[in-house]
Amino acid sequence: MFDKVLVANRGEIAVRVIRACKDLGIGTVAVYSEADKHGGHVRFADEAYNVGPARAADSYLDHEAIIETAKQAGADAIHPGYGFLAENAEFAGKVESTDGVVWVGPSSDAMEQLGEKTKARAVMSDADVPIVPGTDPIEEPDAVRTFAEEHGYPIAIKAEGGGGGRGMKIVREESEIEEQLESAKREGEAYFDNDSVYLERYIENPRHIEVQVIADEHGNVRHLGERDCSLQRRHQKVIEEGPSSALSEGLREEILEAARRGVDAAGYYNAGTVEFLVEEDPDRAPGERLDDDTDFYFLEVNTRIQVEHTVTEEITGIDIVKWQLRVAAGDEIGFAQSDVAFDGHAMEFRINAENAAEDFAPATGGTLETYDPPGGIGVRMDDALRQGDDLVTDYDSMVAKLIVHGSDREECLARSRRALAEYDIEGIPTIIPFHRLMLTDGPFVDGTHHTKYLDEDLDTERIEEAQAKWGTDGEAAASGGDGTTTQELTIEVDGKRFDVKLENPGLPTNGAGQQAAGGGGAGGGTTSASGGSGGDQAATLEGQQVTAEMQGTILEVNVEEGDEVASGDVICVLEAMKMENDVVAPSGGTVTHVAVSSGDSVDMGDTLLALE
Ligand code: MV4
Repeated sequence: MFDKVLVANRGEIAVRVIRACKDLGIGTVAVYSEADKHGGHVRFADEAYNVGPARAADSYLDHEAIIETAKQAGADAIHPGYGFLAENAEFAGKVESTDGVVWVGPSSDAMEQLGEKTKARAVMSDADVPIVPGTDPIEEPDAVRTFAEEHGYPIAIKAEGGGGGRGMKIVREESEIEEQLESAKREGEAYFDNDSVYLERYIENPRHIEVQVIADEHGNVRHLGERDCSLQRRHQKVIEEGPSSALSEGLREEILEAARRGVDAAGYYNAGTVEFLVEEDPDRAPGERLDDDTDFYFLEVNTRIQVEHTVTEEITGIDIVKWQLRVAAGDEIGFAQSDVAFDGHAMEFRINAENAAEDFAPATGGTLETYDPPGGIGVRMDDALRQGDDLVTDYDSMVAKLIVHGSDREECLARSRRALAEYDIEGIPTIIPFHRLMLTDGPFVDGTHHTKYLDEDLDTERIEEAQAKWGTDGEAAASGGDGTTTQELTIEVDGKRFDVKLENPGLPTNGAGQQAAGGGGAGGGTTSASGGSGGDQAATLEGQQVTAEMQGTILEVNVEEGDEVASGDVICVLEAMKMENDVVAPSGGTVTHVAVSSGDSVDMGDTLLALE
């Protein structure tokens, strides 16, 4: 096994990989950019190195910087996580040819072969994995016409180097051929440096099913079941789950076995995901499953660990990242296919720092004023956050993943509702309110949603309402912008506890939400005592006297007669409604009289002390 692994990534996935290393007793090296100097992942690693400026191309994507850092740190392997360099065959090749450093992933040859879509289709087809009827690379509009004569419309024109929704154009009638062909070529060139395109029959409203596989260099290939990623927004997955509730047992087995066969034929090793489109039955009723002879088609292979691998870990109990490291070190997979048992149901909720009510606009900054993640049975949090952190906006908007497990889909849904109700993030917007909405949404709860459900069917007004109902989580809760301030208080009425929000028009507070109750009534010529840093105003100066601004109990008195105090000094502490309030000197002076001592009960307006 390796001694030390460099994790060429950031955020939650870097933490995920570091944790797997720790579980295996392996040392860990983090890399970070200028933007991530205080990055959450840095805290978890044994050592950390700055690899360059905020711009990813100059840091996390800098081949030489990463490889040099691995050598400098004495790391004997590089794990790329997902995104950044994870599917870059050229980089994998460079690592392979670096002495003493191992690439934790498939061979660069396999990455290259499966990265080219028509090659991947050929490999799968040779292994008897069904592929969407389609072509080799084409050049001319006439090739599209010929294809249409045999297969009809709609037709997908796809970029050879494409994936994840980029470089795909749909042709619905002959008149669109020229335009869409040119557009697909342009996108392929722009995104993937490759203007080669090919055709496929376009499947309307499919389900997106993907199969997790893990393989070693000794010819062992196992599938770890499927995930259903049909809930997407503009090709971005938002909730993933497993197993799929749409597949019959026979159909499921067929898809899983096809994935295993295809990966085996490709001579692939390490973790990978085989994506399929499954033809949905538009009349399928809730609870009904697609039958055994439903058509399904290979789409592409993702040659990396994926964001949603956690779903599979929860239902199989297998630590996929640990197995990535083991097989990269040359170990043989220690379990048979028949040892892989599936337990219950899991869902992953991507916690993106986005405002769902504003077309999922990514947050442009902010500080995590509150970060209070959920817990309890069935709940797993993968994140790299801590309360007080500033949001880093230089990379993607996903800040955490909530993964929930239950013995069946029902229990998983109930626990998910509970966990998302517990989850409290303030200071930045997140899509938590959107997730809460989805857990009450008919088609999602029934499992009849498809890949275009969010883009075409879900009413955006419902998203806006959900966001409003839960408050604008993330926006500064203390200030309404119009001078109105909101205080959160806990009170007891007849011994029963209530959390209340108190709105004070126009009253300045210190922003900590702990201003003393009753403060809103201050006025009539009295001077408000000014809170020092973190000090709360609980007394008012009337003449030379400092008075209690609310009823409560004196917890401590910090001054005696004759003491000199400066403006802002904490004179005493007044407990009211279970909160401690610092009473601060409204101005500098000498204490001429102390009227209270620790333990005294005081009423609003009572004199606490006098100053001269
Ligand atoms: C398709 C398709 C329908 N027919 N190919 C989108 C992302 C890229 N990985 C492939 N994609 C699709 N390819 C054919 N022949 C529909 C999609 C597609 C999709 C696929 C998976 C998950 C979500 C999707 C959303 C829209 C379109």
